[in-house]
Amino acid sequence: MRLRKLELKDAPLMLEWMHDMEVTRNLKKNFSKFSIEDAEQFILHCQNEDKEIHRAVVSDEDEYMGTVSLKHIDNETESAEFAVVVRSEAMTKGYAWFAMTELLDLAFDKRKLSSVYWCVSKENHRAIRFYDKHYFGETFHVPQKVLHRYSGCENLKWYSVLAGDDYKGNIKNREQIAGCKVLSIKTIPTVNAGELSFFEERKDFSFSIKRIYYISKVPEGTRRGFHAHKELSQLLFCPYGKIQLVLDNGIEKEEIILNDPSIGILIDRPVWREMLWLEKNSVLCVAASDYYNTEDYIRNYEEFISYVKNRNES
Ligand code: T46
Repeated sequence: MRLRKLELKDAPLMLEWMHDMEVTRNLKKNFSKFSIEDAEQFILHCQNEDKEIHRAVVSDEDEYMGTVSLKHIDNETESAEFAVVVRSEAMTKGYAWFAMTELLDLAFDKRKLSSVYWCVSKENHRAIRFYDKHYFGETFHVPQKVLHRYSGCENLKWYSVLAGDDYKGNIKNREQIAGCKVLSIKTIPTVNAGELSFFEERKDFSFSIKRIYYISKVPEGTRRGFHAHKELSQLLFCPYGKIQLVLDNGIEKEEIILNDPSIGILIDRPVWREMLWLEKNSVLCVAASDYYNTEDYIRNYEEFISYVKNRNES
């Protein structure tokens, strides 16, 4: 997936979400009357990026998945408002989050803004779940100038990101994810010749490696996993690409992005896992403590919850 400027060819798929109640239900603007000409006009207008920046988030095949925007860019207060909308087709596949982080990079690195704000209706449970999941907390310090644009609108939840905030949930700053250790894999750079990473059993972690497997050629937006292991210990790492890992130990559920060959996640307890491929050709490698054994898998979430409950009680 990637961001690019909007093009006229995106208009039909843009119109698709505009007429999709599932997508527009809680949006401030009413898009239902938009025509293909309106969508094309919008695309033509947003070529001037002085006050607004709009980008298409597209698949690797260049299919339009949604729009992400910085609106009301105010160079005086160095602030802007953020918005993202994706087609139903693109939901739960990581497009919105990818688009958001790329655009925030652009806001802070290229446009040198200091703050970005946005709000959602408190009725918009899907959006609130999305922002909660990515650790965006409600903000109560919104400039009057920004609030003013929403006078008359009630029941809003405001968010903000300030320059320097860790909006990507930078894995390097985290020691553990849902109780699983974030392992720093020793990595040796060679001038102009890349880097070499390595780990050694019983030195970097306590188990012996009986099996190594890797998962490749996964289309972007695909989810795998949906299981836990009873006894198996594993070190997961992504030497190439970008994969979101969601870990749930039955009490807390956390997610991280694996996109750094020098980071591994040590899963040495029953933890429910899901992996989402955010970039085509990403590779997930796993060093495991035991041979493949179907008996060790728990593939039913309710069963997993009662398994960890019984385990914690005994
Ligand atoms: C895990 C996550 C991170 C084998 O025959 N041998 C093996 O060593 C493995 C790992 C799998 N398989 C077979 C079993 C299935 O027929 O390969 C097929 C795909 O396995 P699965 O659907 O379990 O793949 P994922 O990506 O959901 O999960 C895998 C591992 O199975 C699991 O242990 O923690 O990666």
